Amino acid sequence: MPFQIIRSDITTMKTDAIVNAANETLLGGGGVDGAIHRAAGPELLAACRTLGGCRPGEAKLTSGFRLPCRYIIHTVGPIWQDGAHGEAETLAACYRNSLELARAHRCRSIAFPLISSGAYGYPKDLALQTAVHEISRFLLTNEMQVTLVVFDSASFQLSRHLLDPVRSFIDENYVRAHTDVSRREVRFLRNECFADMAAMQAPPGIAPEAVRPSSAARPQSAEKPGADLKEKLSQLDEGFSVMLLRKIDERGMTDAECYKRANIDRKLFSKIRSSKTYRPSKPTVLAFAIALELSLEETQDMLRKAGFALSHSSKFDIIVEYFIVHGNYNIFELNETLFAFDQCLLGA
Ligand code: AR6
Repeated sequence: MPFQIIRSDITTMKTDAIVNAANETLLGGGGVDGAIHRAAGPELLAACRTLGGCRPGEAKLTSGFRLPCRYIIHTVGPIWQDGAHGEAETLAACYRNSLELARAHRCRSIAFPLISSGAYGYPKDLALQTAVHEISRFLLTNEMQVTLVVFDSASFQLSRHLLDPVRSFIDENYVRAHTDVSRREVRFLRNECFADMAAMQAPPGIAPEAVRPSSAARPQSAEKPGADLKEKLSQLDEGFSVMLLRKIDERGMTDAECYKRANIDRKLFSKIRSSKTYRPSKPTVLAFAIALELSLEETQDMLRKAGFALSHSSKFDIIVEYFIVHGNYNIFELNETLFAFDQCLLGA
C-alpha cells in the first residue's frame, strides 16, 4: 500500500528511511527524537554534530546506525503558537522536504511520526490533516511506500468535521447484531484469491478449509453436468478486472492515475490488469470504486463481480458507504477515518 497509517514505535520500522521530529540543534531531545537517539546509539549524535543544525521546515539526513532503517531524516517542525504564524506552511515543508530528500537517496519506503504534535503543541487533528495532504500530494507523482506512524491512540485525533458526521451515520445505519470487519477479519479476507472466495462463505475467523467440503462429503449429483451448464458457463458476465479497465477508459483516466488514487501499488495493478479472472479482496475493490468515483449502485455492482457486497452489519462498510453517498472520494481522508474507527484501510 503506498500510504498507510499504523500504530507503532517508529524506531522499529524496517523502512529505507524514518523521519525524526527534531529540534533546531539536531542534538537530541525528548519524544520521538529521544527514542530515535537512544535506539540508534551514540554514533547518531556524533553524525548530527557535523550537520550544523536545521531550520524549521528543512530536512537533513544521516545514516540509521543501529536502527533497522538505512537513513534517518531529521526535520524540525514548527512550534505551535496560534496558527497565524505560518505554522501550517512550515509543517507542510517538513513533509515535502523529507520526502524529496528520501527520493534523492532512492528510498522506496519511509516512515513519519506526526511531526510537531507532541512537545511542539501542534493540534493533532490539524497536524494529521497537513501530514495526509502533503503525503498524498507527493504520491500522486511519485512511487514510494509511505507510513505514518502514530504512537498511541491518544495521538490520533480525527478532525471533528469528519468524526461527528461519520459517527452519527454509523449510529443510524449500524445493524445491532453486527459482524464487524475488523482488522483481523479483513486480514483474513485479504489472503490469496481462494481464501478470498472461501471467506465469503466462512464466518469471520473460521479457516476457509473449515467451510470447504471435502470431496468425500460433497453430495454426488445424480446426473453429470449437461450442455445447458456448459452453455451458461460460456456466457459469463464481465469479471472484476474487465469492469475495472472499462470504467478507467470511460472515466478517461490513465491506469497510473487510477491506481494512485486507489492507494494501490503498481505491481498489484499490473497483476489485476493481466488477469481477466483476478479475484481481488474487498478492500481492493472498494479502493478502485473510490478512485473511479463510482456511485453506490456502481460500487455494489463492482463488488458483486468479485463476490462481495456492502452490508449494514459492518462498520467498515458503513464508513465506506458514508464517503460514497457524500461524494467524498479522497481515499486518504477515508483511510484516516477507517483508522480512527479501528478498521482496515483501503488499498493494496
Ligand atoms: N514513535 C512514533 N511516534 C512517537 C514516538 C515513537 N517512538 N515517540 C513519540 N511519538 P514529539 P514534536 C509521537 O514531542 O512535537 C523533542 O524533544 C508523539 O506521540 O516527539 O515535533 C525534539 O527534540 C507525537 O504525536 O515531537 C524537539 O525539541 C509525535 O511523535 C521537540 O520534541 C511528535 O512528538 C519536537 O516536538
